[in-house]
Amino acid sequence: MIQWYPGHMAKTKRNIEADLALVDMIIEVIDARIPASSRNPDLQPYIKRKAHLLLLNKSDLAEEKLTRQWISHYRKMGYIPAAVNAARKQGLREMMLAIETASRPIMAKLKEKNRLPRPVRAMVLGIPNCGKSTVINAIAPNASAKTGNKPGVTRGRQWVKTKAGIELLDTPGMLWPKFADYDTAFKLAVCGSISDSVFPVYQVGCELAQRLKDLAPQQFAARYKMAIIPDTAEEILALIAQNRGMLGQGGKPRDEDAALLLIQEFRAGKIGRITMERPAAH
Ligand SMILES: Nc1nc2c(ncn2[C@@H]2O[C@H](COP(=O)(O)OP(=O)(O)OP(=O)(O)O)[C@@H](O)[C@H]2O)c(=O)[nH]1
Ligand SMILES: [Mg+2]
Repeated sequence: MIQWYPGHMAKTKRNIEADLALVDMIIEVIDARIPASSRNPDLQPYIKRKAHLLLLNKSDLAEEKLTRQWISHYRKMGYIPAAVNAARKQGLREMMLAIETASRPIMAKLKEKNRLPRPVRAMVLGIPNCGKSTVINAIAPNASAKTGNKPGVTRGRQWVKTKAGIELLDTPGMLWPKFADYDTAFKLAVCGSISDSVFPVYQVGCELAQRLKDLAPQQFAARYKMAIIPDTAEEILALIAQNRGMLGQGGKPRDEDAALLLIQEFRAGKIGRITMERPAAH
């Protein structure tokens, strides 16, 4: 069991729980490369009772076929899923349609109770660095939420309005105190949701090298010009270092540098579109 919980996360969790009472709808942003591991198990009990959108963001970095399978998997489970690439503003129309569809029954209920019409309120939540603020900036023309390629960019909560009049609440990324297993922790680290200072880069690089061998052997071999992918992670990183001219004193391959390069290139999608999880296993 990997235990890790920075102090500000506990506060984030308390704030989110309090704010849930204010919203009609949950927009949970997840990472399309890890559609199972990027969901926060701590939140599930709170959000079952609300309309619940699941945005598979960063879909440009994930395998299209698997994203489609995940969408149908989550639809069967009663969620309203949509694939988006918020950075490029792709998939937004489908997403807005989904939001409007989900807001209709909420409005109808208000009317039934003779309440005055008011804007639908949605909370945008998800793990750190999954793209919540980018999603908000993409759909709310006047929003200027701060974004950045590291976890923990958004610190406080912030309301913004979309063109359709829906009010969105941006929230800081939230993780849970104990990761169920090493596998989940690794995936969150490699996708950039856990700070690089928590997990040693070399360890993440080794694990990634090993996994890419199974996940995307052809793309992996091609990217780093490996005729044959070596057996061990250490050998793979040494070969990458060699092929990229990352050599230290006496021509020794700089494995640590290769580990960092591998992680950065994976995060940027340079190895290919790679999804690490299949719905059949979850
Ligand atoms: N490739 C790709 N990158 C994206 C996408 N959406 C967001 N990003 C990038 O992901 C990084 C994190 O985006 P943010 O919007 O700051 O993420 P966040 O969930 O608000 O993060 P915190 O506030 O730290 O929890 C930024 O570098 C974005 O440019 C996407 O669809 N595709
Ligand atoms: Mg943010």
